[in-house]
Amino acid sequence: MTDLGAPSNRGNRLLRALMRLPVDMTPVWLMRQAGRYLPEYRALRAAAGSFLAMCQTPELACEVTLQPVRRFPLDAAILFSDILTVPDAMGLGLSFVEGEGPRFERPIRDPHDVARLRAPDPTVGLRYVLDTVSRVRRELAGLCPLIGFSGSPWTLATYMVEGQASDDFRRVKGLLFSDPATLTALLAVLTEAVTAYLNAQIEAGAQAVMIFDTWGGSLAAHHFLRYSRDPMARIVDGLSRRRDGASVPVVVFTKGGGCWLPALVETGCDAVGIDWMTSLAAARAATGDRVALQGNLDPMALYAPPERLAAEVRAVLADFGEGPGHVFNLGHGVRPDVDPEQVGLCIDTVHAPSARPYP
Ligand code: 1CP
Repeated sequence: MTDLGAPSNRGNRLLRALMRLPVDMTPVWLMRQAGRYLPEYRALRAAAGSFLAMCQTPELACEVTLQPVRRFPLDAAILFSDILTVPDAMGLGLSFVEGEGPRFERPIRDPHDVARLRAPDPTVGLRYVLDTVSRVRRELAGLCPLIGFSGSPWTLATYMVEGQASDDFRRVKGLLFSDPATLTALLAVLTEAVTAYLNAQIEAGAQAVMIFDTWGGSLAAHHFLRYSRDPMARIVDGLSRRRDGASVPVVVFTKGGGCWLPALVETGCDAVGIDWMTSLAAARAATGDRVALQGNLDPMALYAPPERLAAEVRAVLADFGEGPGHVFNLGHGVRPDVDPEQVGLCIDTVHAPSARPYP
């Protein structure tokens, strides 16, 4: 395949690795690489007034997307937005309560609420996200690729039914056990919404897309397949995987999904995100090198003494071993109180000549 360019720069390393092509060094980006740990983010957030205002103003969302890419030699930018903009566009009324996280004013409470839901036209209700995507692409000017994203239907459903973050998923699992037809209907409309949303991001310029299935790991194995994996497989099947002659790779990340990796490969994705509880060597064996792997440093390692952090980064690289198909990342997001110096050290250690996967 020649459409991904020479194997040697920040502009195409990530896309090549996601397609399991050789690269000059392991590409690295970090989940939540834009955010509160960066002083420049905090300054802009204070000026914008709220997180949602920042997401909904393309100029600000673009600036925040670019901040970590300017500061560090990261191999990708990820769109600055949130997974919950989709249910917001479906009329649930999203807000963020300071220190408490997301809230929906009109959560899903009964089958009638589900029957009324429609997949939003992303070019209308999520126009501000698409405008951010095209703006970021323009400003990046090929420096590195832009990753678009969405939540998985199951993960979005957890917030829509609970109305907020949850630690036991009592309501949404209550629905699963008592009225599976209504849950299935909810997941179907979300599958349609996410497919259209990701295709619109690709159309606007996203060069890879990632599905965040943050709460798939809360499900029993057979429920995971039916209520989380299957809807994600339908999404992957409905995505435009090529644009302007280039492949648009799809990454699926189920946090806590380490024991279901072969099932995740069956979604048809190009890459699977791996959390820190699963070793990359075991993940490689389980997926039979059919997909690229993205991960998986324990996010807490960013609090370790610098030498120890560097050793942990090298251990992740060694765990993957030789050959193409590794994108370095954390096993989950950067925390708000991490020292930016530590993030820089992590990235530099991945890129160090001694860490190169090819002699
Ligand atoms: O400034 C602030 O206080 C807002 C904090 C914040 C940020 C920076 C939220 C609220 N969302 C985001 C950005 C965000 N969210 C990105 C940006 C791109 C990046 O740099 O990675 C992405 C990809 C997300 C996706 C997201 N939102 C997920 C999936 C990924 C994950 O972290 O597991 C989830 C579960 C959410 C919901 C959400 N939004 C915000 C919070 C605090 C939460 C979690 C709520 C909970 O604890 O359940």
